[in-house]
Amino acid sequence: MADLDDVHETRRSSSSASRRNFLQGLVGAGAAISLSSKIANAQGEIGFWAKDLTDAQLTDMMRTILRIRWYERTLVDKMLTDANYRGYNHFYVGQEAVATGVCAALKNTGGVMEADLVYSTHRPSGHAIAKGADIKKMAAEYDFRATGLNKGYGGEMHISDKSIGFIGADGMIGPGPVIATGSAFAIRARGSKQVVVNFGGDGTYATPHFHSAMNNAALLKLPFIYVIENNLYHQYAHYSWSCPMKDIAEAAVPYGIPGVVVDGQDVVQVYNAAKTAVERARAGEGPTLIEAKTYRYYNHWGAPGAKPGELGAFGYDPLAISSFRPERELRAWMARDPVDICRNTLIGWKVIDAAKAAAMEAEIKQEVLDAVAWADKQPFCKPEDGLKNVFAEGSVPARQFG
Ligand SMILES: Cc1ncc(C[n+]2csc(CCOP(=O)(O)OP(=O)(O)O)c2C)c(N)n1
Repeated sequence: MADLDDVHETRRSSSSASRRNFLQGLVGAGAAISLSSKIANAQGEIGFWAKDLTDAQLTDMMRTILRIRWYERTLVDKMLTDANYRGYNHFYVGQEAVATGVCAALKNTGGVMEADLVYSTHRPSGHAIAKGADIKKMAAEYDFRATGLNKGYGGEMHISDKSIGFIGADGMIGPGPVIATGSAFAIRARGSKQVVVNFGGDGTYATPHFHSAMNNAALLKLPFIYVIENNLYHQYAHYSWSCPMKDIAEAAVPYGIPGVVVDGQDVVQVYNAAKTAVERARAGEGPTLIEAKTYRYYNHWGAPGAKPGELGAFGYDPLAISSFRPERELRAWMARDPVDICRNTLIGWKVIDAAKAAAMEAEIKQEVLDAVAWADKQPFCKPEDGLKNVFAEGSVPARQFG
């Protein structure tokens, strides 16, 4: 993929002259930063924690990746074929190893006072499933059903499940890391050993919230991990339009915290980096920025360009101003599929064999089909439900400050 690696420079140099001049200044700054960069390679400096996992834990990772993959593929097909489906999703397919590797390094039980906390994005399925959310209730929520994970109030972009520390999706690009950092501050003040993870896309780099969160987390040594899922595009724009560096992890350098680049297609690499960051955060040593290089197989939202039963969206997206990414780029990333990489690793480590892997996939596919069939039978919310859970019941004592 050497030719695709150069895309950052190519796209930058093909832009207008004034933009080129502006960016050339920034490129200079980026180069200076990289000279002093302490970015670690996940294969090298940070060890191989995954080798210490039991076969059951490794198999669980594989199951999670498959569950995310088939949950999403099933909903892609539903969106394409079922006119009654009301969800309109941002698909995470292609990025499954990131959520899975990170959440495998976290404590995912005990509610908000004990579990590690995850703050997610507008693309939340993978994070929710990896944290342990019930896919039946998720599917019902995505279709705004009354028995959904959030009683049909949230839909995809506002799902949450406090019982597993999944604080929730967030449709706004930017504020997430600030809220998550505040949460990490509260945890430190309370003295618990929890860790807070914020997932964000490459699109969050250029927001002030990203830098404010990094700065405060570093200054206060908060138990905070920022996972940037760099899937190369924010909506329809390549990240070279908003970030002067090729590795967003370099943004960690001025804040004096570790910045780690990982292959986001390889769950083992992601897990190793996350585990190191979690150990550091729990020990009170402060935050880490992890950049996972990854790719999404579908368009920004919905399923334009996709065909039922086929993996990936290759067609033209009418919502984009132009066909925003080359098909060969998508195909090159699909050749390094996170499901295949995980399966091959586990077979290579003799944790499973090919027959067991195939059986596992068939079982999970059925589990997802059953979950979505269950969701389809759930009742819709009634108009009068709209005012439930909005106002406090009974009387609330007045409070005065100061
Ligand atoms: C404050 C704000 N501005 C704009 C948007 C519209 N918007 C939704 S997703 C998105 C791009 C997000 O890109 P990235 O963070 O890289 O995540 P990805 O979609 O690639 O997973 C934008 C601009 C928004 N949701 N919130």
